[in-house]
This record gives sequence, structure tokens and C-alpha cells, in this order.
Amino acid sequence: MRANDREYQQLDAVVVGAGFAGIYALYRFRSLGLKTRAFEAGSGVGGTWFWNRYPGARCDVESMEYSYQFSEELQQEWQWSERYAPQAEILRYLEHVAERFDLRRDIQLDTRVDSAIYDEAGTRWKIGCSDGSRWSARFFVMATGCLSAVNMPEFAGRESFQGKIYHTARWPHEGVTFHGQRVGVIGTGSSGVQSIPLIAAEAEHLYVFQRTPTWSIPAHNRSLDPDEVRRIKAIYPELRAQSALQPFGFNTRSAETTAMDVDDQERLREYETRWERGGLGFLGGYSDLLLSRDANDTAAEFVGGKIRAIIRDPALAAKLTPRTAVGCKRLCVDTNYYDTFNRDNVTLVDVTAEPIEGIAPKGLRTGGKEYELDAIVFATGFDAMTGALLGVDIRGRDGVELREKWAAGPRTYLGLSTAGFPNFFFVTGPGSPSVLTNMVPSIEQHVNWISACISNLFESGHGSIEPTPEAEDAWVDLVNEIGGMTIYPTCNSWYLGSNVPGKPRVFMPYLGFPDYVVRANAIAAAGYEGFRLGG
Ligand code: NA7
Repeated sequence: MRANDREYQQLDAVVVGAGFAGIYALYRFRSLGLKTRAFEAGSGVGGTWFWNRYPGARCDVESMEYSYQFSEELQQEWQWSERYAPQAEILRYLEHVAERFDLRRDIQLDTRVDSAIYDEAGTRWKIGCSDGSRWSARFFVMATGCLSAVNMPEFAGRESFQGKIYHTARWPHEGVTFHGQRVGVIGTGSSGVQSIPLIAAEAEHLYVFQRTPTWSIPAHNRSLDPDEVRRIKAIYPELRAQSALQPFGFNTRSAETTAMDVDDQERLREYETRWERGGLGFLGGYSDLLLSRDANDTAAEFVGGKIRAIIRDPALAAKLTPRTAVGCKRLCVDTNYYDTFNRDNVTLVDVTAEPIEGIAPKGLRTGGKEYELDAIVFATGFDAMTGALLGVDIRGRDGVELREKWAAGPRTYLGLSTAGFPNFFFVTGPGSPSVLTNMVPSIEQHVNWISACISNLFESGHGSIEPTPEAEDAWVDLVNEIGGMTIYPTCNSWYLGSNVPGKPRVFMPYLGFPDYVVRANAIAAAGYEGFRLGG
């Protein structure tokens, strides 16, 4: 040990975050015998499910699938109450997992990792935390989630506002009441779509400031039927294996037929069936919905018709109907979203043509008009996929900063490693399927892959692993090539980073979970092809 190493406490692995990814990484690394510690900024475990407590927050993947499968006992024991689990229940589940597998003793809460600097001489990561503690670890793993760094637009005059300001992703733990208040919600992505109907039911008046209208499919949420749960649990592993073969890694009942292969009547029947079933599976209707604008237009026409049927005022219906392709921005799943705009106490304010000018002491200004408000809810989303990774000062070989390396967009190999940063992994990073899948099996797949990679290092007697720049370039090209074959680049979305001013416009996720898994396994089986193993 060198003299200045004494101030560093020694670990084998540091994990940042204690959400789904961090909890599972800690569990797996412990089983490998690695001395591991997870650091979590929140005062509890849960990650995004700890912070996002806004009214109506729930997952858009069904609860029987949005859960771990690494422990058969766990998946048999845990009882979900609804088709789509509410935030509080998912949080309870994660707290339970942390307890059940005795993980809490290695999770340090209320602690932010500020920096991670690679020390080449010692092949160690030197990690600095917000509590002043210093750690030295061989492996550094960011399990910080894709949707955790908050996007808070800088509207002039925000500090002058005399009412309350909230962000959906930083919701007060004690809850909020809007009774008798004039409330403004900015944003109509999933967080807006889920919270708007509940806020409208409580507030005296709700103003929804919409920049881009959103496509949403009804959730048809309901209590889970015990017989249905019994049937699923009887064959849980088989169902999980089947889901892993679906394009998004969960059961979207994805068809192989294309939309243009069938006549109008059949297509309408299929869309109607999927609308009635509800949820994200709507996009599984035809195999080309995300690949061809013509195919997608048929879905847009169908959902547009539903919006017109729900909204009584045709002019309002037109304002609420997107012009983007369905699913280009993340598709929303709702309970009474469109219908909420029929209420007398709800006003849609279109800020497309006239962007929000600023916040005044008594309200919000747009289009030369001031809307008087008692509370403003920012449902403005996240600096997705890279925000949390770049929020930490991470420096690899030769002191190169990750922020500098990724200035023109993220560069990764497999979406879990980056050249010049040995023994550094991230879970569901840019360039992995991540947000285009059911996150939980994606997280398990990544953490299993990283764990096998670390075991392999031990067995082969190598000290470090990092991708070669060539393999990384080829991977980035592949992600772009696949993205370019889809409808995703045809609109602005957080998949492209275009929701955050100044962020490079790059399509970040890898479309196709099964194909990704095949490639990741083949790379490992070929002796970690594209990686450089250090001595
Ligand atoms: P999203 O989906 O990024 O939605 C954010 C919304 O806020 C969206 O409607 C934005 O409009 C709007 N927004 C953002 N900045 C502004 C400004 N400056 N002015 C007006 N409106 C603005 O975030 P969510 O939290 O709803 O959902 C994120 C994911 O979490 C979701 O997809 C699920 O996967 C879970 P825009 O569309 O950019 O014009």
C-alpha cells in the first residue's frame, strides 16, 4: 500500500445507486465474494421508485413482469396487487428485497458519489463521496438508472414565484394536496399523463401547459385476479424465457406480420383488440410499426380516432392529437388522460407556438398572457440515459474525463463499458436496450454479464478489462445504424437527448433485446472479443 492510499478505505467493488440495478449488483457481487459497497444519494433504497412519488405514479410494464427473476422463491412469495403496480408498492418490493437478502448492511444511504478517478499505477478506482469518505476499489459500477437526473428547465423568474413549485421526480414524501388551488402542470410525457387526471380531480382549476401532444393507450388497470397469478406462477420461468425472446424483453404479444400485409378491416380489428387489452403491447400489433412511417400512420389514424371520440370539443381534440409517429416519443399508458380535458376545471394551454416566457410572482407567462397559479408542477422529465453518469466526475486512463470523451454523445461498447476506463461498468447504459425494454430483466442480464466477466478476469489471472476503441466505434456505428432504420429519429425525444437544451442529438438505446443478448453472449464466449485484458 502506498502512503497516500491510507486515507482510502479498501473495497473490491463500488456500486453507485440502490435502485433495481444497484440492489441486484450488490447481491451478485457479494455472491462472487467481492467486498462491495453501494452508495445511494436518497435516504432509502428504491432509486427512481424512491423519488417519483407524484400522484398516479406507476410502472407501464405489468407488475408480474416488472420484477426480479433471479430468485424463484422471491418471485413465488411476492404478491402484486394490481396489473400495473403503483409506485408505493414497487418501493415496498425493493425494500423487501434489500431486507430479504440482507443487503442493507452494505448500502450507505444519503451519500452521493462525487468523483471516481482511475489510478493506473494501482489499477484501482479512487472514489470520493459527499460525506468526505474516500474509497479505493478495483471495480467501479454505475447503477444510476436511465431516468434519474432531473430535467428542470430554467424559466426566468422562477425564484420570484409566491406559490409552490414541484417536480414530479422530486415529489415531497409527505404528499401534496391541491384542494382549492389553481395548479399548472408543465409537460405531457408519462409523468404528466399519469398525474394530470388525479390533480384535475383535486384542484380548483388545472392548466396543462403542453409543448407536444402525446400518444397514450389506456392502461385498463385492475386488481390482479388470484387465479391468473396462480397460473403465471406455476410456469413463471417458462414465461420469463418467452418474454426474453420478444423484441422489448417483455410480453408485448409481438406479431411478425407487417401492417401493410393485412387489409384495413383486419388492421382495425387488431388495433381495437389491443386498445381494449390496453398498455404498451399496442406497439406489438405489427412488426413494422416502429420501422415504417406508412405502417405507423395506420396506428396514428386509429389512436387519433379514439382521441376525437373521447374529446367533446373537436378543436381541443385536434390540439391533443400528436403529429409525431406513435411510439417515437415513449408511448404513454394512462387512466382517463384524454377524458380529463372534458372537465370544466381543466384548460389546455398550447405552448408549442408560444413557448413559456417565464414565471412571475403570481403565475406563469406564455403567449403574452399570465396564468395565475397557486402551484406549478414541472412534469418535465429527465436528462435521460447519460445525465446521471455525467453527473459524477469520472476520469479514466491519463485523466481523461468521461464528460469530455462523451461531449459529442455517449460512446460505449455493449452499452456497459467505454474505452479508456478499465474495470468501469455501467448498467443499462447508452448503447444498450435499456429503456426500450422491461428494465428489470435488462438489469439482471447486464449484471449477470458483468459478474461473469469479473469471474473470468479472476480465473484468467488478468487485472483489468476495457473495450478497444475499434470495438467501441463499431458498436456505436451499429447502434446508429439500427436507430436509423427506425422511426425514432423523426421526432424530438429523450431517447435522442433532444429534450435537454444543448445536449447532442444522438439516438442512445439499442433496439432489440433478444439480438442484444445473443451478441453480448457471443462476445463473452469468444473470450471477451473487442475487449483488452490487462495484466
Ligand atoms: P418526458 O417524457 O421527457 O416528458 C416531459 C414533458 O415535459 C414533455 O411533454 C416535454 O415536452 C415537456 N417539457 C420539457 N421541457 C419543457 C419546456 N421547457 N417547456 C415546455 N414543456 C417542456 O418525462 P416524463 O417524466 O413524463 O417521463 C419520462 C419517462 O419516465 C417516461 O417516458 C417513462 O419511461 C418513465 P416535449 O415533448 O419535449 O416537447
